[in-house]
Amino acid sequence: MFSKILIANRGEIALRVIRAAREMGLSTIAVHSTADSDAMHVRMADEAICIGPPPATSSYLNVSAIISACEITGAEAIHPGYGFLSENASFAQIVEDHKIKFIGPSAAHIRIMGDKITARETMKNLGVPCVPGSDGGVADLRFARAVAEQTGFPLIVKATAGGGGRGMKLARSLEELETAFRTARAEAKATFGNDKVYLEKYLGAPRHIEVQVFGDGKGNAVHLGERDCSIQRRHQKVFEEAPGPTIDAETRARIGEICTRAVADIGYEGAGTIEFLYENGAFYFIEMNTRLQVEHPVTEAVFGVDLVREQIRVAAGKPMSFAQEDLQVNGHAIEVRVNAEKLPEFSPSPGRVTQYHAPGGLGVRMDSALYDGYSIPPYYDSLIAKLIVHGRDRPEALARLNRALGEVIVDGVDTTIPLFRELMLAEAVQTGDYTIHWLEQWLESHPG
Ligand code: MV4
Repeated sequence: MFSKILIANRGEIALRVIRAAREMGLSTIAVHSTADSDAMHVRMADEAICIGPPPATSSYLNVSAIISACEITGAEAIHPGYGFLSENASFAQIVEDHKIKFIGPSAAHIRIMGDKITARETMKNLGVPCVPGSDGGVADLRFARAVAEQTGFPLIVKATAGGGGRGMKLARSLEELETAFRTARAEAKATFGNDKVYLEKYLGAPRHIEVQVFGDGKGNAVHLGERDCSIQRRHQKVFEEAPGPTIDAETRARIGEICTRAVADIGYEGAGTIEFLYENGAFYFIEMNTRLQVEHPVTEAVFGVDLVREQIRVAAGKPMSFAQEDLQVNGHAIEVRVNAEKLPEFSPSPGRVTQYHAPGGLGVRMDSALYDGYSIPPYYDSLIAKLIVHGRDRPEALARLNRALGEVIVDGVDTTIPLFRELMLAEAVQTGDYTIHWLEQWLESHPG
């Protein structure tokens, strides 16, 4: 096992990793920008090193400063958290080249899944069901038309370097295909420096269901069920739950086994998420995330495992601490993402938090790096807390969410908490009957 790890991140996820490391007896190094000198992760870690000025490109994305921080402190491994460098294959490679352990999958696996055409092809070959569409890239309009003939309309043109909703264009008919194809390519070139695109049949009203997988890097893997993350706005998840309200045990086992076999076959290491669109009882692979996700705590709650501890274990060459038969869904968990944002525009609301009070009690977890008097800097993501509730069943989790939302105090900045208090009372949330489009429609009818 390592004795010292460096956390290349900030905010609640840095605390999350520090906590797991500390329970394992490891010492922790925080890195921070000059804007984060007073941040909680700096206070909570055993040591802290400043890696640059406020902009992330100069600090949390500053590869040489982070490698130097490892060498200066003697950190043996880096946990990247989520965002920032967590899915940067070149960074993972540089870390490996410096004989530092990257806590996560190999650079090769990150690279494969970062290119959506390669990811799709890889998954298809591994027996994972994909959205009907092109096999590989679509280099010209003639070929796009040929694929369309096979697949039918509506179609979606996606950038291979995209993901998370970036670089997609809808074509409802043959007439729209030319514009969609050209603009998708031009935007992909401008945004990612890569104009490769592919085509998929457009699914009209699916749910976003993602399967949590975990591998030991030696050909053993498990799944930890699914999360339903359909409630989102502009590709930002807002409310996530496990298990999926429409997924029964048999369906979970079936898609879970497909995903487990896929990651075992490639010798995947660490935590991963296989994302699907789910419509009319069928799963369609769209992307794989090769990192720990923001919403991992709902899975931790229902399976009773510490995913970060597990990441660190397998990175150190230890076996996973559970087998598939040890993993059973227990109850229901919901996470809401609390952002420092002003409604109805969802505009960033940085500033000083004059009073902070986290909710507590049975089945309530608040992951946050806030404290009384903390100033939220304007340079980074607006996520300031994740409220995770766990109950014996979905109604109990919802009741607990309602209760916990009433306890939270975050004064001095605007937050999305008032939104959640209303949102969770909506019929579709209460029944679990929603798709990826539900929230944006609901917001239109609830502009206040
Ligand atoms: C789609 C789709 C419909 N059909 N692909 C958006 C994010 C990216 N991960 C994939 N996305 C979509 N891909 C096909 N073939 C609809 C979306 C989509 C979406 C997916 C998941 C969660 C929220 C979404 C919101 C709008 C569109």
